[in-house]
Amino acid sequence: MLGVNGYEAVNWNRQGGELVKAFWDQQWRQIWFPEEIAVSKDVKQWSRFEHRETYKRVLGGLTLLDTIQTNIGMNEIARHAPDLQEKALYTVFAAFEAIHAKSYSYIFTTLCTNAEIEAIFDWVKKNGNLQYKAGRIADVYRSIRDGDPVTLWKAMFASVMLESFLFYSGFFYPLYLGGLGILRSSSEVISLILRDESIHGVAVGYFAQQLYKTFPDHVREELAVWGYEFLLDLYHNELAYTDDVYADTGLAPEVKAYVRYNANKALMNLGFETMFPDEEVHPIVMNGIRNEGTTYDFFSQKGTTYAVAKVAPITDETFAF
Ligand code: MN3
Ligand code: MN3
Repeated sequence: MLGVNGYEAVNWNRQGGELVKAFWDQQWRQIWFPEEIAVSKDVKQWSRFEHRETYKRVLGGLTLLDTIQTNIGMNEIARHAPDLQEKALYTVFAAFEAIHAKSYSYIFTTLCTNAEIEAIFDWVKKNGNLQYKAGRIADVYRSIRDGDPVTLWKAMFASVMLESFLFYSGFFYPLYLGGLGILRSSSEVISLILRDESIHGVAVGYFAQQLYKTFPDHVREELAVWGYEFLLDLYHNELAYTDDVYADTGLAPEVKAYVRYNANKALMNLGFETMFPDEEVHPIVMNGIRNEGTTYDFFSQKGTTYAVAKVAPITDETFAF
C-alpha cells in the first residue's frame, strides 16, 4: 500500500490484530484438499440415483458462486481493505475459495461423463436465477471505490450474504442425502466447504461490524435499509431458484426453511436483527452437519440438541475456536 511516505510493510507484531490472527490460524488449521476424500465410493450409488440432474445442477450453481468468490469477492475486498493484516487474511480466504470451486469439478470428474459435465457448465451460464444472484453480488464487489469505507462495507455485506445465506440452497441437498446415507463422500466434501464458509461469514461479518460502527447515524440507517432490501431481493430470487432446481424432488419447502434459517445467520454475522421467524429445519440436514464431528457450525449449534434451529448473536464465545 502506497502512503504519503512510501510503501508500508505488514507488521504482524503490531498490537490489536489478535482476532485477525485467530481467524488466520483457524483457517490454516482446517486446510483440506478434495482429493483426500474418496468420492469414488459414491460411484455405485450414483448409477442408480434417481435425481442426478438435480444434484448436478446444485453443484453447478455452487461452482459458480465459489468461482465469483475466488476471482472477484475476496480479491476485491482484500484489495480495498485498509488494514494490512486483514488484507492478508482475505487473501488466504481467497485461496480456500479456489479449493472449493475446484472440489465440485473433482466430484463431477468422478461421477459424470465429459458430455454431462459440459452440459452442467452450459446450464450454469443459462440459468436466469443463478445468473441474477451472481450478477447482483458481483456488481457490489465491483463497485468498491478506492478509499471509500461505505462501498467497502457494502461489498463485505454482500460477501456475508453469499457465504452465510445464498450457498445454502445448494448445500442442503448433499447434506440431506448424506444424512440418509446417500452419496456420503460427496456430502463430506460439501461439509468441509461449509466449515470454511462458517469462518468466512463470521470473520467478514465481524470486520464489517467494526467498520459500520465508524459511520454516522444517517449513513448507518441508509445502509441498513439498503442491506435488508438487498437481502429480500436475493431471497425472492432464491425461492424461484429453489422451486426450479428442486422441482422433481418435492424438497423445495424444506430447502426454503433452511435458506431462511441461514439468512438469519447472515444477518447475525453482520450485527443486524434477524428478519425471519425461528422455524424447524429438517433434522436430517442438521444431523448431516453434526455427524462430521467438527465444530464448524461453532455459531449456534455447539453442544446442543435441537430440531428447532435458533440463531445466536456473536459473543466472545463465538471466537473461542
Ligand atoms: Mn467458498
Ligand atoms: Mn468463503
